[in-house]
Amino acid sequence: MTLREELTEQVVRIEEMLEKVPEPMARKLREHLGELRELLLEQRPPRFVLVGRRGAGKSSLVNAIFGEPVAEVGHEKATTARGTWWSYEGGLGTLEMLDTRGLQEGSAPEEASADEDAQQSIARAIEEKAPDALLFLIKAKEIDAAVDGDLDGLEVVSQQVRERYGYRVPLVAVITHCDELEPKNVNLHAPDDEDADELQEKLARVRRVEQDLAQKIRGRTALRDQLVGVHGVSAYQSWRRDGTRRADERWRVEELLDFLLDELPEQARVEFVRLSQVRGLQHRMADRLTTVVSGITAGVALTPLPLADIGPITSLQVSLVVGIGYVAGRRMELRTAGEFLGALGANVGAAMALREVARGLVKVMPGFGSVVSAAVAFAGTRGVGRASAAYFIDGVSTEQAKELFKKARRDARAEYEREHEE
Ligand SMILES: Nc1nc2c(ncn2[C@@H]2O[C@H](COP(=O)(O)OP(=O)(O)OP(=O)(O)O)[C@@H](O)[C@H]2O)c(=O)[nH]1
Ligand SMILES: [Mg+2]
Repeated sequence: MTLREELTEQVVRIEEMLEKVPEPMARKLREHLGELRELLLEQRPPRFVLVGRRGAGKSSLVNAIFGEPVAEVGHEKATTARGTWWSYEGGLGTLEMLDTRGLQEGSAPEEASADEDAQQSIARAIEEKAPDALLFLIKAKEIDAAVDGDLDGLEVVSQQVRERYGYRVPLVAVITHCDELEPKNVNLHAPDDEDADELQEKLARVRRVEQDLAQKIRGRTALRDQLVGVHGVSAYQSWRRDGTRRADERWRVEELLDFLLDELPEQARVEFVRLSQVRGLQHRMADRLTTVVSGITAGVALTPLPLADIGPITSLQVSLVVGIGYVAGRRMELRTAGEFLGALGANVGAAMALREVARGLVKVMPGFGSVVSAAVAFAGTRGVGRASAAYFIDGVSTEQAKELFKKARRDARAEYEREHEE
């Protein structure tokens, strides 16, 4: 059985079990299960629509997200990859992009038919798949009167999404080439080497163009509500022929990705974090998975049913290990994840024994036992999540992971009991 099948089966079993569980407990558990389903079982690549003039840096942004040269930078033929969803494949994941290049370029009469083609093909692509966000790219030095033409293009696309899918797609404006603002000699990507005053001057210019652009976009009633952020970046990287990187002048790209993650639907988040390989994002995602899964295991432990046993709890913990490993860029066998759990000392036997102890207590102290066993399940899962994140994302040793597991479990247990004491 694949992980997905295994986890699906587990989720289905717990969902069935929930039919016999009283609300509000069932409701809470159902919510967590829904999140887990979306995050791990229904995952898919993120989909962005790119709007931006020729040379704005659309391909460079794609490469900046991956940290690898997956898109061709510079002079592509004007016809490539426009008006169709394009899958960019990195070593660790896929991003789907719709390049609308040409859409916003004013239609000279003799080009009217070609221009219509651009619009039609974009409309067709949007008909085919709903985008998660609209990225508007513009060079820092080109935020001028011509922006109106770009905004017309943005309006067209966002209206198409609204008509087809009935929602307002989030719009994120990305100001590229910020490194080219004055003072030119100041390197934004290496701020420690720069004169503090000159650096401040440059950063103030970035803020000003961000404000300018935000104001221009908010001036359009059709776009005002959709604008979720304006981010100045530098996306510049260059590669040698052999594929090794020659220069990395990316600036504030990680902040942009952190921001974009919040705008994505659950289904697209795990893939986005995996392919970007940004450690901060990986930790955010690992924490999220840990919270969701520890909530579910606590709920399962609380359910007054024979099925509420160690089986689902352990396999949910195994899934958590695999999920965090995946976010960190690995692909793991279930057995490997099980072995990792064993190495932590988070083994089934110990948890089972604790459960027996808890069961014994219920008999003498009604109402106490369920809190104890839920706390045990919650704390154990939290411990597993923390240890997995440290091991797979930060690369700590098994010994260190084991220590972290114990500490996190202790802390989580105290936290759970504090929150659930009457
Ligand atoms: N200095 C600097 N150069 C950049 C930045 N982003 C892109 N470039 C450069 O700008 C040029 C155009 O970048 P592309 O990524 O090819 O632009 P594009 O929007 O994909 O262009 P088309 O596909 O032709 O529409 C390339 O030479 C990039 O190296 C940036 O933030 N700073
Ligand atoms: Mg390009």
